[in-house]
This record gives sequence, structure tokens and C-alpha cells, in this order.
Amino acid sequence: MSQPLRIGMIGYGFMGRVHTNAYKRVNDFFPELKYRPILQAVCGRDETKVKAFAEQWGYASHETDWQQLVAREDIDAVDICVPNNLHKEIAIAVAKAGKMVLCEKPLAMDVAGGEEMCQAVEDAGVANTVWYNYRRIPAVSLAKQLVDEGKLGRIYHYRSNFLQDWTIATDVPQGGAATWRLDSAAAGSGVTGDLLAHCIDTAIWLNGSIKDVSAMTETFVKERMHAETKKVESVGIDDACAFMCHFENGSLGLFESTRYARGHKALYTLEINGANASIRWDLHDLNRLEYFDHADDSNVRGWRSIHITEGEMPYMDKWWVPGLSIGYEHSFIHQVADFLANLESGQPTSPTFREALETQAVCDAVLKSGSERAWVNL
Ligand code: SOE
Repeated sequence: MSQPLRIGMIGYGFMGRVHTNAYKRVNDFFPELKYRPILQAVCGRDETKVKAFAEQWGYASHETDWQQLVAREDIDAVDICVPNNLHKEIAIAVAKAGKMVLCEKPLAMDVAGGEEMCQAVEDAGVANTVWYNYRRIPAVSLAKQLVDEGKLGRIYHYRSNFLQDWTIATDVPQGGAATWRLDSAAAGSGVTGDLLAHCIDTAIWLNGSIKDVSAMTETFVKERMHAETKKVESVGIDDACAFMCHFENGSLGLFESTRYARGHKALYTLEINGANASIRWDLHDLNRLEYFDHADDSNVRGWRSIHITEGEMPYMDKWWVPGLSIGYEHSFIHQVADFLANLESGQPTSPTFREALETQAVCDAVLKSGSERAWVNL
């Protein structure tokens, strides 16, 4: 017997569309799931716009006050897709209302806020997850399998970048609906919380906890006009950040992120070097996993480029036929599918708020290290 899961979505920007798409498609491709997301209500402050979004995407209703949405008895799970400074208040209210909560990354503005959010969902005993979607790109999930099977042996290096170029122009404003990621009051940080948080989440998942960090951060454009006040204000976010770290397993990490790498739109890469094998992955070619196995016969040894389209590969039995690819949006569909399957079996969906708090702690340590120009222990 299928069971409806009535979704209330708060926020309807880029992430609102991505998550909505996932709710709409998940049961078609994962027909075995008992739970069936229903687009019950979407919330945004601008009534005309949120109503239009609801009509276009198929939400049954809309709200302009998030508290009203949280209070509604016909909502089972709330999806938080608003700027980072609103995550905490909303998530705590949702937990207190006894509803499930799915929160956009990063979890919070800082560890203290994140800890309050963890307490709230744990006290209420409600299902929770944070949308670190890249874990569920099949190639990245396959990397996890290879690491867990011990194929790489002892790991020496973890290297990861997330490069973009969309804020180079000095007339890009800060604040407002489209550019809140540049406003530290709304975002908390710049590339560290927005982009490196993805790299850190995947790294901890694949390679374990981080022990200490040494970072450098830079704000290249020091002043920008605020989209709402129209005043020129100083910029409080990190435009670029690079850090090195030690993992608990003894390996060394190197991470870099910027929004000033001309030519790169969303180049998320990772590479892991182990004693026996290495793997690397690149978001621009997301259905490929590069794999080098030193155990191969020396006359054929080399980097294999594994095309992730076979049914045996993670999640791929749900999609097309061998040789045909899937995309970015599928990682979100996979996360919803796992969330719904876990609801049925009573398991948590990783990353939970508590797991995402570890990523938050690394982000905080990176920012502290960057401003103090010193190593910071976790
Ligand atoms: C920013 O440009 C952004 O959209 C991030 O907010 C996402 O989390 C990342 O996946 C892609 O880039």
C-alpha cells in the first residue's frame, strides 16, 4: 500500500526547482517505494511569484508565511530551500511541530547554530537530512564502494577543487534573491560554505574525519552594491579559499575553491591516491570514474575511464539502457529515493543533520584558520 508524504517546500529558487523535480519523478523510477511525495504547498514572500511557481510545478497550494506552512496539519515533511541564515529558525520550528525536515546545504551559519538544529531534530525524533547531493552521483557512489572494499589500500592523498567564475564582474551585486550567496549576512560565508562544503562532505564520507586545517582565504572585490538597499557595502564573504589538512587516517588533504577561475562554471573534481589504486572524478564528465589499479598486468596498466551506465553500477538499474547517461538532477532524485526507502525501514538518511554538522565544523575551522593565518584543530 502506498502512503502519501505531503511536502511543504519553503523557498522556490534554483534549489526549489531541483528538489521539486526530484519529488515529482522519484516514484516513476523507484516504483517499489511505499512513500509517495505529494506537492502539497510551497512558500515564498512574493504572492504573485510563489503562486505562479505553484501552478507551474504542480503544488496544490501556496503560502507567503513560512510559519503558516509549518503549522499546517496537512504537511508531513518540510523542505528548506531558503538562504542559510534562515535554516536554523525554520528547522527548529519544523522539528518542534513534529515534522520531517530536509534542509539545503550548508546546514547552518556556524557550528553553534547547527548544534541547536541537531538537538531539535534529535529531541523531536524526526527524520532529517541535508542535501549534499553529490554523494549520490553514481560515479561518486561507486568511488565509495571501491574505497570501502579496500581497493585503494592505505590512502595517502585526497585532493578536491570546486571552481566557478560567476562573480568576477565587479558589478554583480550582493544580497537579494539572485545574489544572496555574496551577502555574508544571508550566506554566512562565501565559497567555503557554498562550494567547499560539498567537497568536505564528500571527503569525510569517502576518507573519514579531518583532524586539522590550515587555510588561506581572499576577498578579491571588497565592495559591492547591495541588490535591495542599492548602497555600496563592504563584502564579507570569502571569494576564494584553499586549505590543506590532515585526515584521521593519516592521509593529507588539499582543497581549493573560488568563484574567480575564468572559464570554470562548476568544476568539482576529486582525486584519491592509495597505495594500490587511485580514483578521480570530475563533475563536468559526471558519468565517468577514472580508476588506476596497480594490480593490473604491467603491459596493460593505466588509467581506466569507467563509463557509469551499466545496471550493476549504483542507482543505474533505475534508468536507461547501458551506454545512456544521466545528469546532475538525478543525484537529488537518488537522495529522495534513499530518504523514502529509509523512512520505510526506519533508518536515518545520510548525511543527517548530525553528520552534516561535522562538515560545518570543518568549514568553521577553515574560516578561522584563514583569518588567523594559523593551523586550527578540530
Ligand atoms: C552556487 O553557484 C551553487 O549553485 C551552489 O549553491 C550549489 O550547492 C553547487 O552545487 C553549485 O553551485
